[in-house]
Amino acid sequence: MNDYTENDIQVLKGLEGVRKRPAMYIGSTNSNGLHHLVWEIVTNSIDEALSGYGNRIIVTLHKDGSCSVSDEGRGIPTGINEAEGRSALELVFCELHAGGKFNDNVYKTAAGLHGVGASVTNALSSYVDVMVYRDGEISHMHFVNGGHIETPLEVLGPTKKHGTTVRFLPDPAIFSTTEFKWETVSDRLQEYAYLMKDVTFILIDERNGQSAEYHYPNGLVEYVETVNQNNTALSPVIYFEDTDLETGIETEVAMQYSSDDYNETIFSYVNNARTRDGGTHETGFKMGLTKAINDFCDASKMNKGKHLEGSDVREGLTAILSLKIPEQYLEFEGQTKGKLGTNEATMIVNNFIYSKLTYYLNENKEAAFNIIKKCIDSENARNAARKAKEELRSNRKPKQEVIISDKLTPAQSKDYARNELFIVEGNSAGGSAKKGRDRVHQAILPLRGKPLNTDSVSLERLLKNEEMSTIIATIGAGYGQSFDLDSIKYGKIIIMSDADSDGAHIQTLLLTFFYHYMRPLITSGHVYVAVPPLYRVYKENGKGQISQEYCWDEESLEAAKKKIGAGYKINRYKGLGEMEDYELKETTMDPRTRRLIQIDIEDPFLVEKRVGILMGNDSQVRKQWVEENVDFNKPDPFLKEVKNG
Ligand code: 0RA
Repeated sequence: MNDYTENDIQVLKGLEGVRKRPAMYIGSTNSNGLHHLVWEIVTNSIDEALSGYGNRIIVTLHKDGSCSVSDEGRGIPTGINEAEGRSALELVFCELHAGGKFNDNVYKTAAGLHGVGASVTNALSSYVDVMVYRDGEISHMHFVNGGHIETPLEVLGPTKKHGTTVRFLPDPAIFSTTEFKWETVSDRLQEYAYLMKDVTFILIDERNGQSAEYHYPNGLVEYVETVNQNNTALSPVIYFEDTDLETGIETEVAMQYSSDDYNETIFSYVNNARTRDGGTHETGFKMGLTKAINDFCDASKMNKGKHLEGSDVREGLTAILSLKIPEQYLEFEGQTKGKLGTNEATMIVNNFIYSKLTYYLNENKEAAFNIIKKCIDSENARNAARKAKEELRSNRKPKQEVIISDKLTPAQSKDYARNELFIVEGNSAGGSAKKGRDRVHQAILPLRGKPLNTDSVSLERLLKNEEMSTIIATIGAGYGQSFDLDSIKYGKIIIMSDADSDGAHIQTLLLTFFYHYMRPLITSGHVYVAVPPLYRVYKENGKGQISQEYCWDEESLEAAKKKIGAGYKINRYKGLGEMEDYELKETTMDPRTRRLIQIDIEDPFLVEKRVGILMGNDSQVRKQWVEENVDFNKPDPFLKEVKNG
């Protein structure tokens, strides 16, 4: 059909590379990778908006499984690029990294590790259809099968509009799932809307008629308000912004202290991408914050000349820090590039927060008084906890091993870092786990099936709940303000529940509990969810010999059927309780063969939203939400990568 020139062959080599190793460009070929295709296009539209062109971005999920992204920017240039002899539009979609060459926007939205542009989306799509509205003309191009030009650049007619619409259908040969998730797209667009107060994001789901519009004229202030909606705030949200004239670095922060929260929640962004591992801007923020509060304390003689530590001034603080850094100063570090390395950011943010907050505290005496009092309370609590710990150590009697609960089957080893605590749903599964465990390093704590399943459980009531106090005592490191990560008795806390809605509910309640009362346990990666298999495919072959395969998803089920061959039988596991102890051991507990998901709660409003729904009073809403949003075969938004070991 098409005559390919040498040029095309070269182009396809580039895109072929993407198809051969998609994970290098989009991280993975699961649901995460799939949604990367959307982010690649959306970030282009955002860059246009941030450069001052267009303030409305519409994402549509179509019935045929495709997604389109429309903006009201300048439109992708359609003129012929002299050096290449091809249109800029074609280059943007066929050349890796081509976008940057033509686009001189100052702040480039960092699409994270894999931000390589629209050509990656093209390479991994069955089709891409592009409409450009620019210079009074509608231009059109159509690509198929991973970037082959099916319709070369053509002009369809006149227009008064300007902007770009890109529609693409993910290639099912590449992805393990090609179904866009409302929740995933919606959460990300909402997050973008909080970060870009001038831009409206609209999501339309034509598959079910659902739609949403996100626009937050008060930006980060509304973000913090949402995150803190269930807390008792010590002041209205405090907001500052400034631009450093020398570098052009823009800094924005919204922050608020709560009296009933002992956690530190600082989220930072650079050019609208999360910096998960912090970096120089967070360091500068913490330095400036600590100094501003200490200097104010000294000046107002509120703390008898004593010095507050960083952790004292951050307890109960929720802060969102967002920087815009011009490309020439942009530097990321770490394996996943989630850490800002820009040296200039340290002093810029330090000076920024120090001077703005000092001014604020002097101008808002009531808020200042409440905040300082909270910080001093934290300091006192820290000192009291340290004293208690010292006294415990100086007590010469050998520490008596407390028998915590008759429900706990302890591990024999005292090698706490290596020990594992399985929190198991239900007594019958608890029994199998007890028999199947490695008695040296694995401890079993069965939970009664139902206690958490009552309607409207408040966290306060949860604390009084027997199961919860048993968990606190078993982990052995306290909770809340006095939680001490150094005292935990297990290197891994593993939640083992059924793959059904009760199991998901129990998981969420436990995670929510850990998130609020033992957050360091989660942030330092000690909490896991065990993933039991869904099927066993087996066959008896002659002399009582059995060949078998365990399967964790439909894909491996198909593979296993082929491998075991004709006459196979299938066990579908409905719950942990149905498994024999040796099965449970082999599939779910033995470090050599099991699957674990490490918990990594990253997104503050996702957590709050979930907590709101799952801890709320409306069991109907909760049930519906679980049914619509929890996919028992896949890691859910609370959970990150699958790891063995
Ligand atoms: C290259 C150069 C310019 C804009 C864009 C690309 C652009 C790309 C996308 C992708 C989706 N929407 C987009 N909008 C614009 C700059 C154009 C100029 O200087 O006029």
